[in-house]
Amino acid sequence: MRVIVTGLILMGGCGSDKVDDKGKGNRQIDTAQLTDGVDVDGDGFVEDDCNDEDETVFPGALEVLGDGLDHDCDGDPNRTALVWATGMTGVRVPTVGATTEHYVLTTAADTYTPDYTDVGISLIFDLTAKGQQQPREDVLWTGASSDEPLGPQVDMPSFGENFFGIGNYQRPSDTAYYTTIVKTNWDWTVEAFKRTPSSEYHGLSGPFSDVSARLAGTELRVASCGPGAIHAVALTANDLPFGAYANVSAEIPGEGATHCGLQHGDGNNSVLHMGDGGGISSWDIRFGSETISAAAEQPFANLSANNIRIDRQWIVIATTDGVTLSDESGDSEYRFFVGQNVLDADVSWFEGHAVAAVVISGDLHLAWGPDPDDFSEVRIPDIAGITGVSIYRDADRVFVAVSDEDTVGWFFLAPPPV
Ligand SMILES: [Ca+2]
Ligand SMILES: [Ca+2]
Ligand SMILES: [Ca+2]
Ligand SMILES: [Ca+2]
Repeated sequence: MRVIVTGLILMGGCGSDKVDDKGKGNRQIDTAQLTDGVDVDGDGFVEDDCNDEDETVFPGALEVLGDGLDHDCDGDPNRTALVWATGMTGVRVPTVGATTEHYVLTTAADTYTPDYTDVGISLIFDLTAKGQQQPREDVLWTGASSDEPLGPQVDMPSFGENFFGIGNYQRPSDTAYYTTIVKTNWDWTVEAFKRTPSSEYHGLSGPFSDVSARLAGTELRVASCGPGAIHAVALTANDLPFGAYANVSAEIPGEGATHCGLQHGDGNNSVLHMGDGGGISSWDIRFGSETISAAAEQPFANLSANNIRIDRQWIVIATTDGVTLSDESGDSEYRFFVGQNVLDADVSWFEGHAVAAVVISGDLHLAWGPDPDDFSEVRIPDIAGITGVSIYRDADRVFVAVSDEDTVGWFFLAPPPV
């Protein structure tokens, strides 16, 4: 087992050669408002300020969607600078979230320049920084190598100032498949590392194609899925890496699964929704008794999944016929972008307001509002070729990460207007 901890590769200036600078020639500087070098609105910008009577408008300001006002002076009211990470190839669809003091973007890549292959990567941003920002550092979590490649998707639950990097690894030589859990501590070094070889327990066959992780109280629950197989692990989070855990596996003959999402349940129970374009099946996982069985209710059996995500209490399913958003209790269900083939979608709720990011034909759409049946929406200009998206919203801003076929990019927005 190899644990690589760098955590200190500063990323300053990263992505500068791929910064989306379209439209920078279109700044509309209202020279009538410029008074011989005086910063009228006091926002710190004079000559580059495209509205010197509005302190919320300046280069690098957080853009507000849908208000017709170009807050960051890039020439478009709904566009802001998308920064691409450099040095990555073959990234996984990103996931974003936050700890108490930082935003975190987690992905994994086939290579990460110059030294790493099949590596999980978490980029760390300051929660309190103003405007757009670069990551302050990265945290690498691995254990993989070119002989043990990382699976196609990763996940990242967080609590306090810790987060977990969750991935699957495959060892083709002896058909061993691993679910790997990395816990970072407060200073962004990898504190614990656990690799659970499914073959030692139930001899599952076939690689895992997705992983989904949830924190349930003090327990971290993780489920990996793939064609014909579910592997689930529950660990007491504070006791990682070698605290008590339950390890549950099941072979599912005839079931295909490209994607899975783990739902909270009562007590020791969780529900795993797994599927692909052929439909979604739901499974009860009982960690207490270490059993997996088909769930009594199959709420998404008729949906074709392009991706399945869980945001807090919501299940977000990107389908060939729009996005389905379901409360985990089953009481509420919404559909939006109906009729569109949605490649990926993510939703983040904050104080009764949702903001959704949706990928359709490589374009990025954002939608928001208190009611998913009546979302406001815009297509973000000049972003194309997107394969995946993740979104996180808090009181101060919206954090969006995207992937294309090579790398990941990100931008920050102001909270959408209420
Ligand atoms: Ca100004
Ligand atoms: Ca201004
Ligand atoms: Ca705007
Ligand atoms: Ca703009």
